[in-house]
Amino acid sequence: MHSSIPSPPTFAVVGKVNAGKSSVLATLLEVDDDKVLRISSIPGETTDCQSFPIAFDGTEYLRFIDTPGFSRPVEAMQHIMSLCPGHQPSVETLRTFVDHYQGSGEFEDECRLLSPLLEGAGLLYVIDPSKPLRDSFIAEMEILRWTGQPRLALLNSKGASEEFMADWRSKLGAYFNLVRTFNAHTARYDERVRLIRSLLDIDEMNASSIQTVLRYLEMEWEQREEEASEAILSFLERALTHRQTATLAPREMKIESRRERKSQELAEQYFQSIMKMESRLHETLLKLYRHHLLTIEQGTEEYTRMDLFSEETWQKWGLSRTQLTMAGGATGAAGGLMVDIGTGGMTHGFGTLVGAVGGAVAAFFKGGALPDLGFSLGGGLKLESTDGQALAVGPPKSDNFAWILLDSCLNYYLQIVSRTHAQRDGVALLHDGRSLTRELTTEQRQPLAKWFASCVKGKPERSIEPKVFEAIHTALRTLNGSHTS
Ligand SMILES: Nc1nc2c(ncn2[C@@H]2O[C@H](COP(=O)(O)OP(=O)(O)OP(=O)(O)O)[C@@H](O)[C@H]2O)c(=O)[nH]1
Ligand SMILES: [Mg+2]
Repeated sequence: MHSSIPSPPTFAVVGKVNAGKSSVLATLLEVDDDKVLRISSIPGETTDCQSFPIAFDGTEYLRFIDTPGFSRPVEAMQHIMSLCPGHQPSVETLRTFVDHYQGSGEFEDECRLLSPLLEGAGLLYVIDPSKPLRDSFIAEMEILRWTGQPRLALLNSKGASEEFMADWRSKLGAYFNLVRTFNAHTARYDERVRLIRSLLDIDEMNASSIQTVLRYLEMEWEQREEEASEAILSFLERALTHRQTATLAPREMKIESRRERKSQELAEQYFQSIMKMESRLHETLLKLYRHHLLTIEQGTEEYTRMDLFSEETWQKWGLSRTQLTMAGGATGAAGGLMVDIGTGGMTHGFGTLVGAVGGAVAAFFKGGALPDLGFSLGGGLKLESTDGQALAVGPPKSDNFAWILLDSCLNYYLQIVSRTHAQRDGVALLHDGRSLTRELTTEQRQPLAKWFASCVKGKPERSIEPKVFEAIHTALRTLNGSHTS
C-alpha cells in the first residue's frame, strides 16, 4: 500500500466541469479574488488541483482542494471497469487507472481530480440539480463511490427549476453518505457553518479537527460582529457631533445674501462631510467581511425624493412617532438644519432653524450634485459687528436624523453579509429601501435614543455607550441570524 492519509483532514471539491465547484469554495472560504480562486462561465477553467488550508494561529486544521471537473466520465468509468472484469472496481483499480493515464494526455482531468481522493481526501460532490440527471453523472457518482472515501453531495442550484430535483435526490442517496444544499450565490455565514458541520457526519474520524475549525470560525465571526458594531458606533458619534463651521467677516455678516450663500455652502459641506464619514465606514465593513470587488453607492433614486420634513420619510426610514416616543427620543423637532451664528456651533444659543433643506438632505443621500437650497435665515438671528463670527451648521434638528443614519448602516451591513464571494460581478450596492431600525426592540432603541440626543448636543454620554454598543451588536447579530429574541 502506498496510500497515506493526508494530515490535516482534507476534502476535495469534485464534480462535472462548470458545476460551480470553485464557486462553492469561494463562498465557503470567502475568497473573492479571481487570481486566488478562479470562477468562470467557460467550462474547464480549473485545470489543476489547488489547496486551500484552513489555519488558525499557524496550525492547519482542515484543507479543501479545488479540482478540475470530470470531462469524460463515461469513458473513464468504462476504462476503469475494464481493468477488473467481473468485479466491482476498488480503490486499487482506480490507482491503476491513474498510474496508467497520468501524464499520458488522456483522462488528464480525471487523473488530477482522483489523485487527492486516492491519498485519503474526503469529497464534496457539487451538482447543479436544475439540470437533468444524465448518464454522465451516474458515471461520475460510480467512480466516486469506488474511492470508498467519505462523500457529501452538494446541491448548488444555478437555476430556479425544481423539475429534476426528485430524480437527483432519489439517486444521490445510494452514492453519498449525506446530501446537502449549498447555494454558492446565496449562502451566508450560518449556511457556511452548517456545511462544515456536515463534515462531522461523514467523517467522524476527524471530528476533533472539524470541531476546532467550527469553534474558531464562530469566534472569528463574533469578533467581526464586534468590530463592525464598534465601527458603526464611532461613525454615528462622529456624524452626530459633527459641526461644519466657517468664519464670516463682519461686513459679510451684514449682507443677507452673503450670509445666505455662506450658510448654503456650509450645509453642502456638512452633508459632504457626513458622506465621507459614511464612506469610510463602508470601507471598514467591506474589508472586515473580505469584499474587495464590492463598492457602495451612497444614495438611491428613492432618496432623491426623500424629504426630511415629511411624515412619509419618518415612516419609511426612521421610526414612527409612537416608536420615537417609546424610545424616549421624541422632542417634537420638526426637522431642519441648524445654523448657529457667533457661538462656534457648540451651543445652540443663537441658533436659527434653516428651513427647506429637504433638497440638501436628499442630495446627501444621493451623493450627487446638490440642488439649490432654499435657505431662510429670518427670525431670532442676532448679528454682532465684531471681528468676524463663527457660523456653524449641523446636525439637522430632527428626531429621526440619527435613526436614518443608523438605518443606512444596518441596510448596508445586511447587504454586505448577504453577498457571497462567488459573485464576482463587482457591483455597487445601493440602499435597497428596506428599513431595519423598525425591527429593533424598544429595549434596543431606548439607550440609542438617549445617546443620540447627547451626541446631537455635542456631548456624547459615555455612561450609556456600553448599552449602545450592545444594542448595535444585537442588531447585527440578529441580521446575521446568530441572535434571536
Ligand atoms: N446563478 C448561479 N451561478 C453559479 C452558481 N455557482 C456557480 N455559478 C456559475 O457557474 C459558472 C461556473 O462556475 P465555477 O465555480 O467556475 O465552476 P467550476 O465547477 O469550478 O468550473 P471548472 O473549474 O471549469 O470545472 C460560473 O459562471 C459561475 O458564476 C450559483 O450558485 N448560482
Ligand atoms: Mg473551477
